[in-house]
Amino acid sequence: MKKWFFFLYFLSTTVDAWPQAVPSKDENIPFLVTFGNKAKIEWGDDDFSQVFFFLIPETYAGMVFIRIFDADTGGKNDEVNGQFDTKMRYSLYGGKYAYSHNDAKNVDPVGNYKSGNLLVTKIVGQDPKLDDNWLTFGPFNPTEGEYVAESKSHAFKLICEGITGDDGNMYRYFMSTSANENIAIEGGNAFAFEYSFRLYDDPKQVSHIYPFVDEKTFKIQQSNFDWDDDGKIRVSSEVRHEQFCPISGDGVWAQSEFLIMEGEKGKSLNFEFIKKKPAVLNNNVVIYIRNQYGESMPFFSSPIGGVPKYKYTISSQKVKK
Ligand SMILES: [Ca+2]
Ligand SMILES: [Ca+2]
Ligand SMILES: [Ca+2]
Ligand SMILES: [Ca+2]
Repeated sequence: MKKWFFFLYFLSTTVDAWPQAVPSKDENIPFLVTFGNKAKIEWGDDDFSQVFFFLIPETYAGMVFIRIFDADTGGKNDEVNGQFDTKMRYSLYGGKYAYSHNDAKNVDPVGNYKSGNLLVTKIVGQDPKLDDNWLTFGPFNPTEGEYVAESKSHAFKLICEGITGDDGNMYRYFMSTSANENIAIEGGNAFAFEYSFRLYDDPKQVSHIYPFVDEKTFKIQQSNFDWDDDGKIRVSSEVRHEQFCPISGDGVWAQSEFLIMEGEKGKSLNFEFIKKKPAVLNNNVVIYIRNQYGESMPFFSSPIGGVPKYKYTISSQKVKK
Protein backbone atom coordinates (compact mmCIF):
# COMPACT_ATOMS: atom_id res chain seq x y z
CA MET A 1 0.00 0.00 0.00
CA LYS A 2 2.90 2.32 0.69
CA LYS A 3 3.67 2.67 -2.97
CA TRP A 4 0.41 4.54 -3.36
CA PHE A 5 1.28 6.98 -0.68
CA PHE A 6 2.31 9.72 -3.07
CA PHE A 7 -1.04 9.65 -4.78
CA LEU A 8 -2.75 10.85 -1.63
CA TYR A 9 -1.06 14.17 -2.14
CA PHE A 10 -1.77 14.97 -5.68
CA LEU A 11 -5.22 16.44 -5.17
CA SER A 12 -3.88 18.85 -2.59
CA THR A 13 -0.96 20.00 -4.71
CA THR A 14 -0.43 23.73 -5.00
CA VAL A 15 -2.20 24.84 -8.15
CA ASP A 16 0.19 25.65 -10.95
CA ALA A 17 -1.13 27.78 -13.78
CA TRP A 18 -0.32 24.99 -16.26
CA PRO A 19 -0.09 21.81 -14.20
CA GLN A 20 -0.87 19.61 -17.16
CA ALA A 21 1.72 20.99 -19.48
CA VAL A 22 4.53 18.45 -19.82
CA PRO A 23 7.13 19.75 -19.13
CA SER A 24 5.48 22.21 -16.72
CA LYS A 25 6.26 25.84 -16.01
CA ASP A 26 7.86 24.80 -12.70
CA GLU A 27 10.23 22.45 -14.52
CA ASN A 28 11.38 25.07 -17.05
CA ILE A 29 12.42 22.37 -19.54
CA PRO A 30 12.07 23.44 -23.19
CA PHE A 31 11.32 20.02 -24.74
CA LEU A 32 11.03 16.31 -24.17
CA VAL A 33 13.36 14.39 -26.49
CA THR A 34 13.19 10.98 -28.16
CA PHE A 35 15.59 9.92 -30.92
CA GLY A 36 15.02 7.49 -33.75
CA ASN A 37 16.37 4.06 -32.82
CA LYS A 38 19.21 4.23 -35.38
CA ALA A 39 20.84 7.16 -33.56
CA LYS A 40 24.01 6.76 -31.55
CA ILE A 41 23.35 7.15 -27.82
CA GLU A 42 25.97 9.93 -27.75
CA TRP A 43 23.24 12.19 -29.17
CA GLY A 44 21.68 12.01 -25.71
CA ASP A 45 18.92 9.37 -25.67
CA ASP A 46 19.82 6.04 -24.06
CA ASP A 47 16.81 3.96 -25.17
CA PHE A 48 14.70 5.78 -27.86
CA SER A 49 11.56 5.50 -25.73
CA GLN A 50 9.79 7.75 -23.25
CA VAL A 51 6.84 6.86 -21.00
CA PHE A 52 4.53 9.40 -19.33
CA PHE A 53 1.47 8.93 -17.12
CA PHE A 54 -1.47 11.31 -16.83
CA LEU A 55 -3.76 11.32 -13.76
CA ILE A 56 -7.37 12.49 -13.73
CA PRO A 57 -9.21 12.85 -10.41
CA GLU A 58 -12.41 10.76 -10.31
CA THR A 59 -14.35 13.92 -9.51
CA TYR A 60 -13.86 15.00 -13.14
CA ALA A 61 -16.49 13.41 -15.38
CA GLY A 62 -15.93 15.32 -18.63
CA MET A 63 -13.96 14.35 -21.70
CA VAL A 64 -10.17 14.20 -21.81
CA PHE A 65 -7.84 15.01 -24.71
CA ILE A 66 -4.12 14.28 -24.79
CA ARG A 67 -2.32 16.78 -27.01
CA ILE A 68 1.20 16.57 -28.49
CA PHE A 69 3.12 19.66 -29.60
CA ASP A 70 5.49 19.21 -32.58
CA ALA A 71 4.78 15.48 -32.91
CA ASP A 72 6.69 15.41 -36.21
CA THR A 73 10.44 14.99 -36.62
CA GLY A 74 11.35 17.66 -39.15
CA GLY A 75 10.92 21.39 -39.79
CA LYS A 76 11.09 23.50 -36.65
CA ASN A 77 12.28 22.46 -33.17
CA ASP A 78 13.75 19.05 -34.06
CA GLU A 79 17.41 17.97 -34.27
CA VAL A 80 18.52 16.78 -37.68
CA ASN A 81 21.26 14.19 -38.16
CA GLY A 82 22.19 14.29 -41.87
CA GLN A 83 18.66 14.55 -43.22
CA PHE A 84 15.33 13.95 -41.49
CA ASP A 85 14.39 10.28 -41.85
CA THR A 86 12.93 9.50 -38.43
CA LYS A 87 9.53 8.15 -37.40
CA MET A 88 7.96 8.21 -33.96
CA ARG A 89 5.16 6.00 -32.72
CA TYR A 90 2.89 7.56 -30.07
CA SER A 91 0.70 5.04 -28.23
CA LEU A 92 -1.86 5.79 -25.51
CA TYR A 93 -2.89 3.07 -23.06
CA GLY A 94 -5.67 2.80 -20.48
CA GLY A 95 -7.47 -0.03 -18.72
CA LYS A 96 -6.19 -2.52 -16.18
CA TYR A 97 -2.40 -2.63 -15.65
CA ALA A 98 -1.71 0.46 -17.82
CA TYR A 99 -0.05 1.95 -14.74
CA SER A 100 -0.03 -0.82 -12.13
CA HIS A 101 2.06 -3.37 -14.06
CA ASN A 102 5.59 -3.41 -12.60
CA ASP A 103 7.19 -3.29 -16.06
CA ALA A 104 5.39 0.01 -16.74
CA LYS A 105 7.32 1.58 -13.84
CA ASN A 106 10.71 0.40 -15.03
CA VAL A 107 13.05 3.06 -16.40
CA ASP A 108 13.98 0.76 -19.30
CA PRO A 109 11.52 -0.26 -22.04
CA VAL A 110 11.68 -4.01 -21.35
CA GLY A 111 9.11 -6.70 -20.58
CA ASN A 112 5.41 -5.87 -20.69
CA TYR A 113 5.81 -2.11 -20.27
CA LYS A 114 3.13 -1.60 -22.96
CA SER A 115 0.60 -3.08 -20.50
CA GLY A 116 -3.08 -2.15 -20.54
CA ASN A 117 -5.48 -1.49 -23.43
CA LEU A 118 -4.14 0.32 -26.47
CA LEU A 119 -6.58 3.21 -27.01
CA VAL A 120 -4.91 4.95 -29.94
CA THR A 121 -1.61 4.82 -31.80
CA LYS A 122 -0.12 7.00 -34.52
CA ILE A 123 3.15 6.96 -36.45
CA VAL A 124 4.52 10.39 -37.37
CA GLY A 125 7.57 11.21 -39.53
CA GLN A 126 8.08 14.55 -41.26
CA ASP A 127 4.69 16.25 -41.34
CA PRO A 128 4.31 20.00 -42.04
CA LYS A 129 0.76 19.93 -40.61
CA LEU A 130 2.05 18.79 -37.22
CA ASP A 131 5.27 20.84 -37.28
CA ASP A 132 5.29 23.50 -34.54
CA ASN A 133 1.61 22.64 -34.04
CA TRP A 134 -0.65 20.39 -31.94
CA LEU A 135 -1.78 16.82 -32.59
CA THR A 136 -4.80 15.82 -30.48
CA PHE A 137 -5.78 12.33 -29.26
CA GLY A 138 -9.32 11.89 -27.95
CA PRO A 139 -11.91 12.46 -26.71
CA PHE A 140 -11.56 9.86 -23.99
CA ASN A 141 -13.78 9.15 -21.06
CA PRO A 142 -11.69 9.25 -17.85
CA THR A 143 -12.95 5.74 -17.04
CA GLU A 144 -11.01 4.44 -20.08
CA GLY A 145 -7.89 5.00 -17.93
CA GLU A 146 -6.87 2.53 -15.22
CA TYR A 147 -8.80 3.19 -12.03
CA VAL A 148 -6.46 3.69 -9.08
CA ALA A 149 -8.59 3.22 -5.94
CA GLU A 150 -5.97 4.51 -3.52
CA SER A 151 -5.78 7.87 -5.22
CA LYS A 152 -9.36 8.06 -6.52
CA SER A 153 -8.05 8.77 -9.98
CA HIS A 154 -7.76 7.36 -13.49
CA ALA A 155 -4.35 6.87 -15.11
CA PHE A 156 -3.42 6.95 -18.81
CA LYS A 157 0.01 6.02 -20.19
CA LEU A 158 1.56 7.63 -23.28
CA ILE A 159 4.63 6.04 -24.89
CA CYS A 160 6.74 7.80 -27.54
CA GLU A 161 9.13 5.46 -29.41
CA GLY A 162 11.63 6.22 -32.14
CA ILE A 163 10.91 3.33 -34.51
CA THR A 164 13.35 4.28 -37.29
CA GLY A 165 15.84 7.01 -38.27
CA ASP A 166 18.58 8.80 -36.35
CA ASP A 167 17.20 12.30 -35.71
CA GLY A 168 16.03 13.88 -32.46
CA ASN A 169 12.32 14.52 -31.90
CA MET A 170 11.53 17.47 -29.63
CA TYR A 171 7.96 17.55 -28.29
CA ARG A 172 5.68 18.49 -25.39
CA TYR A 173 2.36 17.22 -24.03
CA PHE A 174 -0.78 18.74 -22.59
CA MET A 175 -3.78 16.99 -20.97
CA SER A 176 -6.79 19.13 -21.84
CA THR A 177 -10.55 19.34 -21.56
CA SER A 178 -10.59 20.65 -25.16
CA ALA A 179 -9.58 19.29 -28.55
CA ASN A 180 -8.44 22.71 -29.80
CA GLU A 181 -7.05 24.50 -26.77
CA ASN A 182 -4.95 23.73 -23.71
CA ILE A 183 -7.37 23.83 -20.79
CA ALA A 184 -6.18 22.03 -17.65
CA ILE A 185 -8.29 19.58 -15.64
CA GLU A 186 -8.52 20.73 -12.03
CA GLY A 187 -6.52 18.39 -9.80
CA GLY A 188 -4.92 16.58 -12.74
CA ASN A 189 -1.21 15.84 -12.93
CA ALA A 190 1.39 13.99 -14.98
CA PHE A 191 4.55 12.10 -14.08
CA ALA A 192 7.36 9.94 -15.41
CA PHE A 193 9.98 7.61 -13.95
CA GLU A 194 12.62 8.61 -16.46
CA TYR A 195 12.96 11.94 -18.21
CA SER A 196 14.73 12.38 -21.52
CA PHE A 197 14.81 16.08 -22.30
CA ARG A 198 16.56 19.06 -23.90
CA LEU A 199 18.29 21.70 -21.79
CA TYR A 200 18.10 25.35 -22.83
CA ASP A 201 21.06 26.79 -24.74
CA ASP A 202 20.87 29.92 -22.54
CA PRO A 203 23.07 29.31 -19.46
CA LYS A 204 20.83 31.62 -17.39
CA GLN A 205 17.93 29.14 -17.69
CA VAL A 206 17.81 26.58 -14.88
CA SER A 207 15.71 23.45 -15.45
CA HIS A 208 14.21 21.37 -12.62
CA ILE A 209 12.66 18.04 -11.78
CA TYR A 210 10.83 17.22 -8.56
CA PRO A 211 11.02 13.56 -7.49
CA PHE A 212 8.53 12.65 -4.79
CA VAL A 213 9.95 11.08 -1.61
CA ASP A 214 7.52 8.64 0.02
CA GLU A 215 7.58 7.54 3.66
CA LYS A 216 9.63 4.38 3.11
CA THR A 217 12.46 6.09 1.21
CA PHE A 218 15.62 6.70 3.24
CA LYS A 219 18.25 6.64 0.51
CA ILE A 220 18.17 7.59 -3.15
CA GLN A 221 20.38 6.98 -6.14
CA GLN A 222 20.40 9.49 -8.98
CA SER A 223 21.50 8.44 -12.50
CA ASN A 224 22.15 10.98 -15.26
CA PHE A 225 23.19 10.34 -18.85
CA ASP A 226 25.06 12.30 -21.53
CA TRP A 227 25.31 15.52 -19.52
CA ASP A 228 28.32 16.53 -21.63
CA ASP A 229 29.94 18.00 -18.51
CA ASP A 230 27.50 20.93 -18.76
CA GLY A 231 27.51 22.73 -15.39
CA LYS A 232 26.06 21.36 -12.15
CA ILE A 233 23.25 19.20 -10.81
CA ARG A 234 22.20 20.60 -7.44
CA VAL A 235 19.63 19.04 -5.07
CA SER A 236 17.76 21.04 -2.45
CA SER A 237 14.62 20.80 -0.31
CA GLU A 238 13.05 22.66 2.61
CA VAL A 239 15.80 21.29 4.85
CA ARG A 240 18.65 20.64 2.39
CA HIS A 241 20.53 23.78 1.38
CA GLU A 242 22.41 22.29 -1.56
CA GLN A 243 24.01 19.06 -2.56
CA PHE A 244 25.93 18.59 -5.79
CA CYS A 245 25.76 15.37 -7.81
CA PRO A 246 28.40 14.06 -10.19
CA ILE A 247 27.51 14.79 -13.82
CA SER A 248 28.09 12.58 -16.83
CA GLY A 249 30.14 13.15 -19.96
CA ASP A 250 29.38 12.25 -23.56
CA GLY A 251 27.30 9.07 -23.98
CA VAL A 252 27.90 7.75 -20.45
CA TRP A 253 26.04 7.55 -17.12
CA ALA A 254 27.03 9.12 -13.79
CA GLN A 255 25.45 7.88 -10.55
CA SER A 256 25.55 8.80 -6.89
CA GLU A 257 23.66 8.05 -3.70
CA PHE A 258 22.64 10.19 -0.75
CA LEU A 259 20.52 9.85 2.36
CA ILE A 260 17.10 11.41 2.76
CA MET A 261 16.93 13.94 5.61
CA GLU A 262 14.33 14.39 8.29
CA GLY A 263 11.68 16.68 6.85
CA GLU A 264 12.02 15.50 3.24
CA LYS A 265 9.53 12.59 3.37
CA GLY A 266 6.08 13.14 1.93
CA LYS A 267 7.43 16.02 -0.20
CA SER A 268 9.35 16.61 -3.39
CA LEU A 269 13.06 17.25 -3.85
CA ASN A 270 14.25 19.97 -6.20
CA PHE A 271 16.88 18.81 -8.72
CA GLU A 272 18.29 21.84 -10.52
CA PHE A 273 20.27 21.69 -13.74
CA ILE A 274 22.58 24.68 -13.85
CA LYS A 275 24.49 25.12 -17.08
CA LYS A 276 28.05 26.31 -17.41
CA LYS A 277 29.35 29.22 -19.53
CA PRO A 278 29.87 29.01 -22.36
CA ALA A 279 26.94 26.63 -22.51
CA VAL A 280 26.85 23.26 -24.24
CA LEU A 281 24.42 23.72 -27.14
CA ASN A 282 21.63 21.28 -28.11
CA ASN A 283 22.24 19.31 -24.93
CA ASN A 284 19.90 16.29 -24.61
CA VAL A 285 20.04 14.46 -21.29
CA VAL A 286 18.35 11.62 -19.37
CA ILE A 287 17.74 11.28 -15.63
CA TYR A 288 16.08 8.79 -13.29
CA ILE A 289 16.07 8.31 -9.54
CA ARG A 290 15.59 5.15 -7.47
CA ASN A 291 15.06 4.49 -3.78
CA GLN A 292 17.06 2.04 -1.66
CA TYR A 293 14.84 -0.84 -2.90
CA GLY A 294 15.69 -0.07 -6.53
CA GLU A 295 12.17 1.27 -7.18
CA SER A 296 11.86 4.17 -9.62
CA MET A 297 10.66 7.42 -8.08
CA PRO A 298 8.06 9.51 -9.95
CA PHE A 299 8.74 13.10 -11.03
CA PHE A 300 5.47 15.05 -11.10
CA SER A 301 4.93 17.96 -13.50
CA SER A 302 3.16 19.75 -10.67
CA PRO A 303 5.39 18.88 -7.70
CA ILE A 304 3.67 17.14 -4.79
CA GLY A 305 3.64 19.53 -1.83
CA GLY A 306 4.59 22.42 -4.13
CA VAL A 307 8.03 23.59 -5.25
CA PRO A 308 10.35 22.98 -2.26
CA LYS A 309 12.09 26.10 -0.98
CA TYR A 310 14.99 25.85 1.44
CA LYS A 311 14.09 27.21 4.88
CA TYR A 312 17.10 28.05 6.99
CA THR A 313 16.52 27.00 10.60
CA ILE A 314 18.67 25.98 13.55
CA SER A 315 17.52 22.37 13.12
CA SER A 316 18.46 22.23 9.43
CA GLN A 317 21.86 23.62 10.33
CA LYS A 318 22.29 20.75 12.78
CA VAL A 319 21.26 18.14 10.21
CA LYS A 320 23.75 19.54 7.72
CA LYS A 321 26.77 18.89 9.97
CA1 LIG B 1 18.74 11.45 -40.25
CA1 LIG C 1 9.10 19.82 -35.93
CA1 LIG D 1 9.13 17.15 -32.94
CA1 LIG E 1 23.92 15.49 -24.07
